[in-house]
Amino acid sequence: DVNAPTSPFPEVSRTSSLGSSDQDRPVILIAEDDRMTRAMISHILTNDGYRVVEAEDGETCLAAYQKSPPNLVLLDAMMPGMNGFECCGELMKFPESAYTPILMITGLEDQTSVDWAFDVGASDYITKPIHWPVLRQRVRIQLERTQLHKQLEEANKRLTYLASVDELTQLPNRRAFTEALNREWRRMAREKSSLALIMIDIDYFKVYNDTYGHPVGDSCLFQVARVIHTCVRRPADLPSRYGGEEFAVILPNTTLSGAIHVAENMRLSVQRLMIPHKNSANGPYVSLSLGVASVIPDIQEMESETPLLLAADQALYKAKAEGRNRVCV
Ligand code: GH3
Ligand code: MG
Ligand code: MG
Ligand code: MG
Ligand code: MG
Repeated sequence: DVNAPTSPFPEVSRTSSLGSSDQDRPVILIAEDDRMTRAMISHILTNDGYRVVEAEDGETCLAAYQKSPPNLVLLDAMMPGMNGFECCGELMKFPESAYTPILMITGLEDQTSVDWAFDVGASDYITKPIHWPVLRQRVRIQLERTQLHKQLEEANKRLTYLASVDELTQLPNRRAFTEALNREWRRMAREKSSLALIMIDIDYFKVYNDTYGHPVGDSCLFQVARVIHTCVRRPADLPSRYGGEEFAVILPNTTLSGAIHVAENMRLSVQRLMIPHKNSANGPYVSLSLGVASVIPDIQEMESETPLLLAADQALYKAKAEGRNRVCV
């Protein structure tokens, strides 16, 4: 009796942590040439609430895996044709294998076989004759580990996103900008290519907030951000929200005149939005001031990207001083 009460492990209840609907149930692919053993494993795991797919050899196992990747594979080592070790190596080539543990089952207990199994990617190893309570626990533990692994990766992705994206505008934030500027500066130094930077500031935005209120101010920032985003076209270009009502755009492999062209396009595009700004000194619409700078980075001459940032900032200051709603270098 596979559910003998002498089991040293607590009973795995049918409904334990598994979902009730068919879709939620983990799928286990069993590759085992011995029909009786296969039927036995299948029976026990089905009883535990898993969905089971059976394969009688390595080739069938690969085909079933490709057709619909399971949540776990139980793999017999000794099978005619492709053996379990070879099959395991092949399964590990599929991208899904990162989230699909493989449990090897074998009568071979020698060091070489054990090492071989783990070398080709098995997550765990069970010897024959199968100790059924051990098999069930090992299956459960592997599935739980994988689930946890997935959850951690998703949480990690989410955190990375939250740390690098500005919530209001959905543009990369200042942290992402600083990282990208440093990275691109070094890349352009290697390529001996021009790196351009545009600093952007909305004109009389404090007055805008005072006139229309903060929520309308937020909506204006969002619209301006979208225009800035639309005006950059190359995949390596990086628009970002630098701070409050300031934006910065990194343009790798771009000359000064190229960047001026992009900046002027942004200025005109915001003009065309015709966002009312009745109390602006150069109204009646929301406008941008932009500062542009570029450099072919040379690590011997210039230690960091800071001078480029200062140059773009000075150009922006100049645009403000010369009357705003303009692009300066
Ligand atoms: P200038 O033409 O010289 O740039 O004048 P300005 O008023 O735009 O510049 P200043 O730096 O004095 O004011 C920036 C304003 O931007 C102040 C602040 O209330 C507003 N601001 C910054 N961040 C946000 C935000 O997230 N939402 C809103 N609604 N306003 C913001
Ligand atoms: Mg066999
Ligand atoms: Mg400002
Ligand atoms: Mg300011
Ligand atoms: Mg401003």
